[in-house]
Amino acid sequence: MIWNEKMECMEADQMNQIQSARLKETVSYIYKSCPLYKKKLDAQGVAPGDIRGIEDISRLPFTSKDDLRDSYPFGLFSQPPKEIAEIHVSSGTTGNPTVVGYTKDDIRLWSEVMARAFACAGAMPKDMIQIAYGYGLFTGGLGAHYGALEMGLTIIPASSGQTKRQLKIMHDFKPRILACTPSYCLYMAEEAREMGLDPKKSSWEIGVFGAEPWSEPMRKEIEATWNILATDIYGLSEIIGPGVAQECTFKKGLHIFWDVFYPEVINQRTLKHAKDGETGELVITTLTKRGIPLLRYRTRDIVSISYERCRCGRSTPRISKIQGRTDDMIIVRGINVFPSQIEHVLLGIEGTKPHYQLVVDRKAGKLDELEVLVEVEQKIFSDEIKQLRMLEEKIAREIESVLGIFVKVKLVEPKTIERSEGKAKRVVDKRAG
Ligand code: DLL
Repeated sequence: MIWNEKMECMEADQMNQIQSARLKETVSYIYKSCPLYKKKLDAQGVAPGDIRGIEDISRLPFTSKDDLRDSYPFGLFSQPPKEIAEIHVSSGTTGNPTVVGYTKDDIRLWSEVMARAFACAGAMPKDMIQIAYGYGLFTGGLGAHYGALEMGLTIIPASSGQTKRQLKIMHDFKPRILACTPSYCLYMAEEAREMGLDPKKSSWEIGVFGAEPWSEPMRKEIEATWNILATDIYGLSEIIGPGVAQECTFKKGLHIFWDVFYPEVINQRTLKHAKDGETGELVITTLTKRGIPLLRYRTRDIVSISYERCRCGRSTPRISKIQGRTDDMIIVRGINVFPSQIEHVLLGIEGTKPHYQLVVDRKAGKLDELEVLVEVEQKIFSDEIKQLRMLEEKIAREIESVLGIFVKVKLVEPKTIERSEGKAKRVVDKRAG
């Protein structure tokens, strides 16, 4: 399949009926199959029969990342592990990661929404795609892979990294589509020039970029550098991975596939719906998932939403580019990082204090760098320099084993990190966009 014209262009009132039927079905399914959700619904005083349609969605309880973490690994699953076809994992705030599972039908759904996303970006069957999102526990690589397969693209499953090889493949095979994080795309330009390749002459015509925040200026830079149409793709592991929303070639917001992922935008203080066009936290309910269906999942991503029909013909609502997060999660080289994960590591190491700061930077044409400043006891500075370096390396190693990415650690004297009267400023993000 290429796209789902019926679902993507349907009039809102007709869509409403489909969503209503699917929501009712999902609530009764979840009530029967997931004891934790049954408890949540009971606590809210809602029985499945109380939900008459999508207009009753506000009666349902919210779900948070903590709910997933607290029920680690499979507590929120609606199917036993033996019915699960595939498992993915993304980082959690501290301790346990977030685990998600797909039944075979969920994988079919994922394939479909990702095929829709590629079609939305302008891909055509038989186009060649280079998938440079990481394959593995991260949902980027495999999600894109399933969608490309479904759509009938010719796939180069390059995964991320090995940049010179990526570029040689691009140069020799001439794929039309590139799927990777926007920062990796820019980084590849620098390497291309070093190899004597002119990025402007690349074979890539369409980019499907996401998994991390990026701005309009960054889009312009990518488009000018590579002579490519740079489109935005959004998703999160908890809902399905990539394929929740995607920009069309008009690039005026990301079409959210609302026949399967029902969006709400809420004011995060009052928890009431924000007005159309107002920014707030994106909340998503899965309408057809089976492995781990979620009710009113609080994504923590800040967006606004528009219900106006797009010039491309799709009637699906469009979310703005992600404008920030309601928590302190940052994304470094595509990896979700919570300051609390680092705090956790520091608390376990003797001599360090819980005063720290993460400094993220991206030098032109380079990948993100994360430096962790850590205050240590004064006496450590009277030790030999070798001892200091050893402590830095030890902290770096432990952080790397938790986050999976290299960080630079710099020990600093007590009281050098600025204190704040309110929320501690844990993150200094120097990236331009
Ligand atoms: O990043 C899924 C994905 C893979 C999306 C490939 C797009 C492309 P997680 O690792 O669970 O899943 O991280 C989800 O990443 O809540 C956002 O904060 C952020 N994010 C994802 N896409 C975008 C985007 C994948 N286009 C978290 N713009 C989400 C800004 C994004 N932030």
